[in-house]
Amino acid sequence: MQPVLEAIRTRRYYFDGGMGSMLQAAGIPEGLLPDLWSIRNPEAVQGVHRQYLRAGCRLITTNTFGSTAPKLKPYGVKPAQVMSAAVENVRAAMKAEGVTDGYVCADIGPTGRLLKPYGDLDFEDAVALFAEPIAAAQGAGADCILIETMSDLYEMKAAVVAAKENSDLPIFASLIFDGSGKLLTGGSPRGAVALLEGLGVDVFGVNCGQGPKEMTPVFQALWEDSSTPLLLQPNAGLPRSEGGKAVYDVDPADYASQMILLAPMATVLGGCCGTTPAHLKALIDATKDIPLPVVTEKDTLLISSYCQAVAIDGRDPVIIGERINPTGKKKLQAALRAGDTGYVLGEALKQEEAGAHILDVNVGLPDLDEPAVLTKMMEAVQEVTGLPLQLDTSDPAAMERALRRYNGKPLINSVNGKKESLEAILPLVKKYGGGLVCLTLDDDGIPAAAEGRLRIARTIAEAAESMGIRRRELLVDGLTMPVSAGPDNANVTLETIRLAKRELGVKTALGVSNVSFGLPKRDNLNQSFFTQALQNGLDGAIINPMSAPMMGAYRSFRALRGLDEKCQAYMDAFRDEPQSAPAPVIKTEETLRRAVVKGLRENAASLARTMAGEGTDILEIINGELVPALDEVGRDFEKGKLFLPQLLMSAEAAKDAFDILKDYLPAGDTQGSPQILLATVKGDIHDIGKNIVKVLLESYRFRVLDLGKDVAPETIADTVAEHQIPLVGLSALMTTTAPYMEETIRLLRQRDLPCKVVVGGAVITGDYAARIGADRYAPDAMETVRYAQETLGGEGSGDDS
Ligand code: B12
Repeated sequence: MQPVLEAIRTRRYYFDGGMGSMLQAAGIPEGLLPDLWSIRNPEAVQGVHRQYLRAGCRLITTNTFGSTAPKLKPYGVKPAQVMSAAVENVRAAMKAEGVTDGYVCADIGPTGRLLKPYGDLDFEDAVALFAEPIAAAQGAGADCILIETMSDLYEMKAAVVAAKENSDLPIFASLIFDGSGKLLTGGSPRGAVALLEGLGVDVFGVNCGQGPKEMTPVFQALWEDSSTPLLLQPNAGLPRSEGGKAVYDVDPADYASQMILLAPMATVLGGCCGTTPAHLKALIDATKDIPLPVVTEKDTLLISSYCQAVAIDGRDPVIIGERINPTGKKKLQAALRAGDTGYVLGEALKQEEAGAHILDVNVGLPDLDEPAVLTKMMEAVQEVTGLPLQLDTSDPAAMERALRRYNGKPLINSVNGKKESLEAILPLVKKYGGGLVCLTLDDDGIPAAAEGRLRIARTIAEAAESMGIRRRELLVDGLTMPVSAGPDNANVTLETIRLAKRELGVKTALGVSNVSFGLPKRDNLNQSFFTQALQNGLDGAIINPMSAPMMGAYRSFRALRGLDEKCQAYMDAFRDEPQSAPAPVIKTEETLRRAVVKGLRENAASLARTMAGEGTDILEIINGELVPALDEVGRDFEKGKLFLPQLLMSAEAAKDAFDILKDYLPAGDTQGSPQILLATVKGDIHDIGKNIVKVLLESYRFRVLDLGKDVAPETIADTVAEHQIPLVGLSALMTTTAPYMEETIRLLRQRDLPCKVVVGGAVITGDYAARIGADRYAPDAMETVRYAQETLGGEGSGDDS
């Protein structure tokens, strides 16, 4: 039989549709992991496969969506067992139906956990979790791997790496986007193309979450950027909840007619939640004669972080911030030696604010463990900025370690024409993906003339292409030599840029400021050389974005070249500047508020310590810095300007600051029976506000019993009864969890527990509090203390001083 990747280019092939709902219809017990039936009730699973085969589907997914070790553990089975049985089930179903042109697609779903630093799952552990079912799929004779319903690009990367390392099967990969066109962790369609093409995934696309109509903008965006065949598996419309169950409204005929519009862009079609064999049958009838799309090779180099993508298109140049490189920088050297991430993060954020698009990260110091330090700093920088990074090291071991764990598709700086460099670096690019900076030097050094440098660039480009690395991924660096050392140095570099673009069709990169080495007033030369390099076709400028002359040259170039529509970017950058000469360096003030907004944990803690140490009122710090910072982050989150990872980093920074501030409040009294119970209600994990309330109450010497977050109404009522607690404080921060506050109060009243209830949290208002029968609404922590004083009398009764 033809390999699956060849087959899908010859005619339309279809994935199947929903599995879970079909098994429910077949009587699977509520709450049981559907994968279990691959072993326990193979006939039922085969029955579903057979229905889809009869509908005309030929890419049949194994019933293994949840088959990673932790999810299977409670049932005492291993991923390999389930996968082998599931592959067998598909084969058996094909045999029973007499199908000889079908393919077994080994289904790999998400772990259900967030990866570090936002969650608790380490990248390598994620790779290991995926490795198990993937290796089993290969062993059992599956035809391809389908990694699907991934809402985070980092987890997707872990799964793809696992697939590449544990099988040689073709990889299909599919993501779930939300209504705003983003992934849960903020990734965009363009970021997805960058990552998945970098990793060499064979077919990718979108599934789940939405119906065909709602998916259109995301799918269109993938189509515009991708050079890879796409797959599309929407739900039968947007799910809606009815009696706690998801219901899908789009019937087979509507589903098919919506898919007709997308079929010209999709090589492979199929269904997801809510779709049935009837949907697939209608889909196949409606689209089987629509010609397959012709996928074109795009020329743009895309690089990315977990949430942003940068396009290097050969026309509009980008800025690569060079400040995180210890060469000649004493402060940074000291910071790297001391493991002081705070300083490095400060440099990262300053460059971002100054307008960099990509940040170079280089930690090369002779006495440093470069593989460990590069990875550590890269991860720290990725925690606070969404800018894509350029990993900059001459140590292949350091490159590999950082590249593997990088969240996105980075720039790789660098490879050169030496055999050992090509042999060490190109396989890494092939495996993990990355835009590759190619230095035009080899064993004989740096050629004096541009033609010599071009020759090396060609050698690298051909070696890369022979390994399947596209030419568009390469940025040739013509190498800047000081003009003080030779009158032709600048000319040769500019000529190399021109030749490389014209002769090889590659992109170009350059560290610009070396040109002025050894001469006074370096800014003059740098700025002028930079402009000339841009004119000659420089795509990636490695410069100091905090240098006003350099950014002035860059912004002017874009405006003059017609790259800056209506000169908007130029005006935005300079509108507020005095019309005389601009200040040479852009400065940002370090405030606690900014540190929390940016998620700078160390800075937040140390600024909190400084402010408290200087005698600033603690409540003023909380209400004037921490709360407004979190409000700002919350607003940006709501607007879709930032995403869960950033929200988490800000929350962590606020917590770190608060841990410091806590110590400056008078110590509480924890002896004796509790007077006040605090809890964040069921379903809600926001506890920063509640913790502040707790510490403040304790500093007023009330004895607090804190039940934590996500606390069930029954637990609260039981505890109140057991300890005869007179005052209960409830917190809720989401509209979806506020009803549990009401339920808790109802239960307390029902059980005739003689306690008062005070409520608070961002979504609670005085009106709402009154309506649900709370005794008091407290907009902030201090108000809670006042209410406690009113109801319990004076300071906490533990106060005997
Ligand atoms: C930090 C934060 C997080 C952190 C929480 C970390 C933690 N350990 O608490 C993380 C990143 C984990 C998080 C997750 C989520 N979050 Co959130 N998060 C926030 C954010 C930015 C700040 C909350 C905060 O800590 N504020 C600072 C504290 C000091 O204020 P506070 O809690 O209001 O507390 C004060 C008063 O209200 C009062 N008070 C508070 N509790 C109590 C209790 C009592 C008894 C009393 C008397 C007084 C009182 O006193 C406090 C001190 O003055 C808000 C936005 C915002 N501005 O509120 C969103 C926000 C609450 N989150 C939101 C959402 C949607 C989510 C997620 C669903 C995101 C997602 N897609 O996964 C998840 C939900 C997870 C869950 N099941 O709970 C939405 C809720 C929307 C809504 N209306 O329902 C918000 C409003 C953001 C937004 N604008 O969209 N989030």
